[in-house]
Amino acid sequence: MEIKTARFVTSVADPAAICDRGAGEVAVAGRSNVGKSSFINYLTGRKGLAKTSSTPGKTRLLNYFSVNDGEFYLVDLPGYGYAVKLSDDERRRWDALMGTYLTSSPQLKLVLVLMDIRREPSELDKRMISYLAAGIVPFCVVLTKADKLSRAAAVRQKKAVAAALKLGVDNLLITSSLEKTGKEDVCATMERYLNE
Ligand SMILES: Nc1nc2c(ncn2[C@@H]2O[C@H](COP(=O)(O)OP(=O)(O)OP(=O)(O)O)[C@@H](O)[C@H]2O)c(=O)[nH]1
Ligand SMILES: [Mg+2]
Repeated sequence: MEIKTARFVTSVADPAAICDRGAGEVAVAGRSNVGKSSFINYLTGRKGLAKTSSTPGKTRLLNYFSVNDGEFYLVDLPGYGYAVKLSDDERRRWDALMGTYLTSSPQLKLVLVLMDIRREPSELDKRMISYLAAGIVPFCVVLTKADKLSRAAAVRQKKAVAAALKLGVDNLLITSSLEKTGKEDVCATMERYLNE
């Protein structure tokens, strides 16, 4: 699969606005600051498409991007676990939005869970993986910022993260949005699940 064009379609804050948009969806999830928006920009080859920030917690909405004129959607999900403390009300809203998205999106084909390759999976990462593993939507772990490690260290770390999450190594991919590596494997995985 080749991503030729991508454009922003809509932001969703209200769970009631989650619906069938006429094509398959690949969601990009992960803790805040892991590089979700940068990853979407790398995949689509459009630098400013998804807003990136060095301030964690920038993306608090579901952002839908149409790829190849409606062939499928990439959905940038709000990050979890950011340092800024949420009020109970904000927390409830976040849970409702993410929970509804992950359980009730009729066209959701794959969830890419991004994790920083240098870090041990956090409790929230583990919770996300067990949540997805208990459901019916396929998921894959995408290790980000591989440019921060040597190739050998990256491969070692992939094995360690797979073990920590009790997943097979085939469920993890290695990427760097900075050095633009790993896109081919990600696209092949997306293609497989979008066509299923
Ligand atoms: N070295 C390196 N830095 C990266 C890479 N991808 C993202 N970053 C940096 O990580 C920070 C966060 O990137 P974002 O793409 O905004 O992260 P996000 O997951 O969308 O963050 P939220 O929207 O807050 O959840 C920025 O400072 C990026 O420049 C990468 O592949 N390598
Ligand atoms: Mg973001």
